Amino acid sequence: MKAYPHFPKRKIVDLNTLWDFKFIEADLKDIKLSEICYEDRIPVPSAFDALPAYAGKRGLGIYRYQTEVSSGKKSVLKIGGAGMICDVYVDGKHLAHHIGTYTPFEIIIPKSKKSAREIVIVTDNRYNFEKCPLQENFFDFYNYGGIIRQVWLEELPESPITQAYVLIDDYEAGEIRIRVKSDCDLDTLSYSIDGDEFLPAEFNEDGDIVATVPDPTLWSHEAPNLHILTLDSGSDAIEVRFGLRKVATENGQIQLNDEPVKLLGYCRHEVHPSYGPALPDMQLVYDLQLLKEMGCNFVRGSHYQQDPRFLDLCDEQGFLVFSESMGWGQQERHFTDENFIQAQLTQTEAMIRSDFNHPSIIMWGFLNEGDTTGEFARDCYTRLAEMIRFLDPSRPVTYASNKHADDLMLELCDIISFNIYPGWYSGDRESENVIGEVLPSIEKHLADMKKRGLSDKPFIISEIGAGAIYGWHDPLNGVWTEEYQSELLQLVCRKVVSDDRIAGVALWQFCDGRTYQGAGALARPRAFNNKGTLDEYRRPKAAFKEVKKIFNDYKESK
Ligand code: ADA
Repeated sequence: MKAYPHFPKRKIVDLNTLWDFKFIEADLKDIKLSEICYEDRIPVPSAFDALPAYAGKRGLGIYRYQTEVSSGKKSVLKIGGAGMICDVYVDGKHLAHHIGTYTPFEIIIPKSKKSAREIVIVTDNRYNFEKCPLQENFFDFYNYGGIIRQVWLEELPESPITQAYVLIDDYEAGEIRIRVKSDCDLDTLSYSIDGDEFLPAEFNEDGDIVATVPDPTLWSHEAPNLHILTLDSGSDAIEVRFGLRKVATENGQIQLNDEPVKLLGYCRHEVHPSYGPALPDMQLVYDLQLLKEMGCNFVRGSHYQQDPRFLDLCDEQGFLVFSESMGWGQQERHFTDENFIQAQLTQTEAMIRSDFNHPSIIMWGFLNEGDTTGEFARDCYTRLAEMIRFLDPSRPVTYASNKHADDLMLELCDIISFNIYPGWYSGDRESENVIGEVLPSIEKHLADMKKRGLSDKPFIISEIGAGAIYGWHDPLNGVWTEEYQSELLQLVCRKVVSDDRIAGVALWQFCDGRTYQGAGALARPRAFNNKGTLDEYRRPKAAFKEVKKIFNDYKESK
């Protein structure tokens, strides 16, 4: 499955196959790439450290592939995600350095007289805050390494079209603007929508093409109609997919196409014990089928940009997505570090630029559970929120806060997103009725937001949950049993569907996932975060059928 955008006129060299591979613990500066003896072959995409031979190892995962491209043509190498730190060499020449496992990047490969090209991609999965401030070992999810998403080469014409963004002016009338990123002569551009005849591009004063969708059917979670735009310059063409829809926030509600929508769904890590984050197409479909079965319309891509294939499927199947760039529990020392802030800005910008056209994405987020209790966070949060609004004024901005009423930055958000764990991380160590905290806690957060004058902003619970060990039952129905988790999630779901002040919920979490391997796992049996409604192999726990019932009953009542 190849995600959008497509480039129908280009010769594409698919590199998703077996590559030569070598794992070493040395530093990149201490090795000679030309002398590496590749003893293994592993697939791309792969998280090398999810494979049995390299499980849990940290060091350099070096991938090599010899390919053929037409001589005398430049090409672009597209890498969907590789990390945590990644260096790309072509014919022995260093062409790119990238940080952050989950953001896509592209490298122009200059033309050459020869057609055989050797690509070496060095991934480093060791934590190094100086080099890669985006990923740290205190995150409550396992940071894998390798080339985790798809890779391919496209041969380029002399003046390629790089990207086309569809901006929606009137979603009902189908009036759009097309913002083109291209080296080509703009006068050569023509466009076609949904296979209709090609029309010459007409530009407005901002340099955008003004167009009307011939048969404008709307996109929504209930009817996910999509349109395809093809832009052609003669020597190159790009095909992007988009949906006509409008997202707004008003009077505490999230509105889709001017109708209020209640978001019901899950936070989802892109992970599986056998593949790490390098999920095959089938797993993406598998996950979405389970979410559909549970009556969900909402996915929070926690805590990083999701695979573009997954987002394409969300577009097709009508899921609403909270897309967030990578962050987890950062503190003052991060928010006062310009290197960290720059890395956040860069990865967040990359997320928006690559995922802009997905109608499924209805809000942008960043910095999950950062420490927002001090003024030290303001600069970083403001710069991120302002940059997102500058790049995309059409979607609400949010971040998941666990600081709640003590959070000083909430006014920067269009949607208030709270991660709360009543009935789990209880302040009262002696109570035997922690589940009794759930409803009062939700009420308190709503009251706090009202007092603060923020109740006109939609309020969503961006995380809530309880751990349950798959298969663990006990007559006391205590914590870690499937029954306790099920009871807690039922309370939450019933509250969310029946209370208009709550615009939605992303339950924590869709499935169990690997986490800390050290002492951090003392509160994480099996070294997994066990708050999944499904376990890591997607086997349903007791909560599955209960959540399914509540969400589906709600859906049918509408
Ligand atoms: C946080 C965090 C999640 C997870 C969760 C938990 O809210 O955002 O990634 O760690 O807590 O299970 O405690």
